[in-house]
Amino acid sequence: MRAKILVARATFPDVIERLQQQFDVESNQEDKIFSAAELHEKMQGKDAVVITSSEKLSAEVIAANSHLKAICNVAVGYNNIDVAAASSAGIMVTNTPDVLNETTADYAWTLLMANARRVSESEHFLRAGEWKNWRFDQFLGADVHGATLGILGMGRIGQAIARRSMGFDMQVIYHNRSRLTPEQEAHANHARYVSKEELLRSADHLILVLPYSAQTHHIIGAAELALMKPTATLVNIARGGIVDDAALIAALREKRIASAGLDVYENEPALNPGFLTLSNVVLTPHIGSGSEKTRRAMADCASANLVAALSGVQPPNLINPEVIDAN
Ligand code: 8YV
Repeated sequence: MRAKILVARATFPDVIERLQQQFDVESNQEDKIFSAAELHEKMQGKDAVVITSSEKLSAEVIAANSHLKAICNVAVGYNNIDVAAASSAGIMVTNTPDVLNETTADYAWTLLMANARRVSESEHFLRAGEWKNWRFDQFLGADVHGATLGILGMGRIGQAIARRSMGFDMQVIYHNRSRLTPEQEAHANHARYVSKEELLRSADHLILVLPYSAQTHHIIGAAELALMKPTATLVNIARGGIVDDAALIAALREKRIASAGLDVYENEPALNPGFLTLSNVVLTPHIGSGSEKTRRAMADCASANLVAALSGVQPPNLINPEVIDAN
């Protein structure tokens, strides 16, 4: 009998067509995020579900769907899934690491540069027809070259970001749960491990690349922002919730830091309206991994995990191998 799967967010049609050759596929064709109740209803009778970080699978929903064999996330981050609950229910959980490292690192730099050189702010000014004269002091920004780049969270994406700084003659400092090996540090533009406090105090440009968890919730709040230089810029391409958005808005409004480039938010897609009143921010809708090539690679990676899980083979990106060990 063919396995039944739910693809909870629309993806490339040819990816769906390929899945349909092997499985009975129900796929979300609407431009909407399923609520927990809708997901629960649609997962009835399904063997596996493919989701993105927008779909939340709580312990409660997972416990009520213990018939699932696999939950395949099309994202590297998986804080949207209660993995412990999935493991207790014997459900495999997979993600899509590595394929997005370079594209996401590119995007961190996109936001850093746009932020430092006030690209959004000056474009709005131009589009509003306010550009009457070239002025010497118009939209003066911060230099990127020669500056100190701080990275909080030095996993694979953090290291890819650091490598790119070589061309800008930057000094790289980082803080991470664990220190990199000397070889990794050398490869990451000779990144220097520092305390979180020193990172905050010394970075001219600070990029956040941490996963979201109870431990990283609001890891950047009012106290941390207060340590940063008033000229510093902040970039978050990781997860909303690692930054206290209200505290960040206050710091930006009072110019306690210079600017922020944000791709993720605490309650996305809802935005704290305070952000929209600020000119010293660059705001984008969670598109860090959004190149054509990488989103395809992510869809293919999730498909490969799904096919393996439903064929009784260990998926290449299994997050909870204890599920297999238990059998
Ligand atoms: C995803 C991401 O595209 O991989 C992640 O963790 O944040 C993005 O690359 C997005 O979360 C949709 O799942």
